[in-house]
Amino acid sequence: MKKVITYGSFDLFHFGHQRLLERAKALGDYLIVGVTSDDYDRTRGKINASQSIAERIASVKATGLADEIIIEEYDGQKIDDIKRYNVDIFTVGDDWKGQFDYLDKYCKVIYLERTKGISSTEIRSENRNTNLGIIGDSIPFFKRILNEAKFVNGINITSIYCEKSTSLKQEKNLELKSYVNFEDLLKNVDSVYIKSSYQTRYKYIKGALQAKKHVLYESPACLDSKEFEELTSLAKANNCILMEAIRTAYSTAYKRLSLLAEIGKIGEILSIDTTCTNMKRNDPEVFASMYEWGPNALLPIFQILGVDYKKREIISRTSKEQDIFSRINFIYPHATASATVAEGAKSEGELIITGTKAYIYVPAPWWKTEYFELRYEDQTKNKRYYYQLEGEGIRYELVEFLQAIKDEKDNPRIEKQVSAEICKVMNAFKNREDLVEI
Ligand code: C2G
Repeated sequence: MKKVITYGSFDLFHFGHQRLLERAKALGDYLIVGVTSDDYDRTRGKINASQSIAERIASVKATGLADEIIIEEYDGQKIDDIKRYNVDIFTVGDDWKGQFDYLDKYCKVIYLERTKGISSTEIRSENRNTNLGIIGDSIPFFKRILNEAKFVNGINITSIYCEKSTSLKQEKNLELKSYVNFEDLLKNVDSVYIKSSYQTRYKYIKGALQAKKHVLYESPACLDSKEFEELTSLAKANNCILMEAIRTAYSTAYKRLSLLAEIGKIGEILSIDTTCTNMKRNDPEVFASMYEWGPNALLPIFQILGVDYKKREIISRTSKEQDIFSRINFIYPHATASATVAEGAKSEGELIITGTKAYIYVPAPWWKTEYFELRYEDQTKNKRYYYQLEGEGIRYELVEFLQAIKDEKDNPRIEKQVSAEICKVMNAFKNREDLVEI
């Protein structure tokens, strides 16, 4: 019996895949199809898949061509599989020509002609796309988003609006239409990414929602939870997506450590300590540690311990309107938490989740989460986890924003009650509630 093996994502199954499998089957008597896992696709840079592995396996199964279906999970697995299943022929489309010649030590390698005129990327871009406008306050931010959007099928960035339009004039080669007023930009897009200054964010988010545009916004949306309620009601009334862009929430590593905490892997959680600092700025006029870092530092606390704390205390070193350093302490019924944020001071940017059996340690910069450890008293039991995070996570949040627009369903990564509580804490700081000056 001649055994053939082939591999793929098979996302949004189409006749190019069908023809590949038919010709692969015809090469032998028994066809094994390896379908890539979601994690494996992400590590190899395929972040746009619309379907889960279960759906993609079902598509391959429905063809009736596969005698066996396996899951591809890691680089090099093809060698293991060819040996394990005594494969005679490895085949794949000739878009991969030359990439798998190393397998000819183990079996015959055949590249089949790729079917022209169809691809999952094109299908995705047809049924999941948006004209995205960016509202920002700095050129570097525009450039970062533009670079990251290149990895996302279906995003078409055409327009920008810069509050300080003067800075825009310095940048001629952004190849984007820059608008001098926000309303004109809104006429030319169907979604916006808002990273204006925290003082004006609420105004732009509200304006975009009133114009029935989908909104991805840098957190906090506003400095008042009542205003936030108003924005969520407006988004609902206008069937718009309102999604928070705290990049950490879209990293695989952060999602996995949150699940480990939730399933009790470290026992009962007694405290969560987060620290976010950077010394980018050197002008006390513009320090805004709480508004710049607060949402990120508060995210794991509110997502893991919830928002029903009994007491909150804010300790700050302020300078005029802003804070160069702040610490927010929380007392929950059976736990405590502390978030330290600073733009005018330096500390170790780590996340530590303390449990009765073990603790989760995320090294600095914890907010670009790609590596964490489960640490036990008996260090031989320690576990290490690594999930690569490309481009600090912006591309993943753009993919999820697009998917939310297509599915007409808010993205569940950051619960609305978490976002509302973040705004509440920002408001408490602004009004100097429960605040101790140091
Ligand atoms: N294919 C094709 N014609 C197309 C599109 C895809 O022949 N128009 C082939 C690809 O060459 C591949 C298979 O269909 O052999 C699955 O395509 P994808 O789902 O895009 O998978 P890919 O990411 O190319 O995975 O390690 C090998 C990879 O796993 C192949």
